[in-house]
Amino acid sequence: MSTPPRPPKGPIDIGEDTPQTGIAVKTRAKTKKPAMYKVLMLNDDYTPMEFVVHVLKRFFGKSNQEATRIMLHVHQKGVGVCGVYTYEVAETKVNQTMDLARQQQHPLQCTIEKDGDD
Ligand code: TYC
Repeated sequence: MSTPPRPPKGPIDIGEDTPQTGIAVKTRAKTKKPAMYKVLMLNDDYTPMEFVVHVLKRFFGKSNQEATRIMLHVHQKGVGVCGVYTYEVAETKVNQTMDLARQQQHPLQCTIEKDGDD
């Protein structure tokens, strides 16, 4: 009486001739960085410089020096980045800025733009 064939020792052939069954699993890092969005501030001829600096300090957490730098950049170039945030945070900061500007009858405008490098 002969013994049944043993399973092969060593590496199992998973080449094209050995169809695999089961669930296809693609390995991926468990955590994924959220998409990030830039809050852009636009220049206009009427909003006072001090108001823009105030907004950058109050809603965007900037120092007086950084707020002044961003305000002057927007004043000279027409547009500038106030910060980069997740969508909901960016939206909140835009709303806070535009609400206060509206209350004080300044035409200051902010927009959200998807950040390129993420
Ligand atoms: N250009 C405005 C002025 O001369 C100042 C200003 C700066 C307005 C930045 C808006 O986003 C702005 N009073």
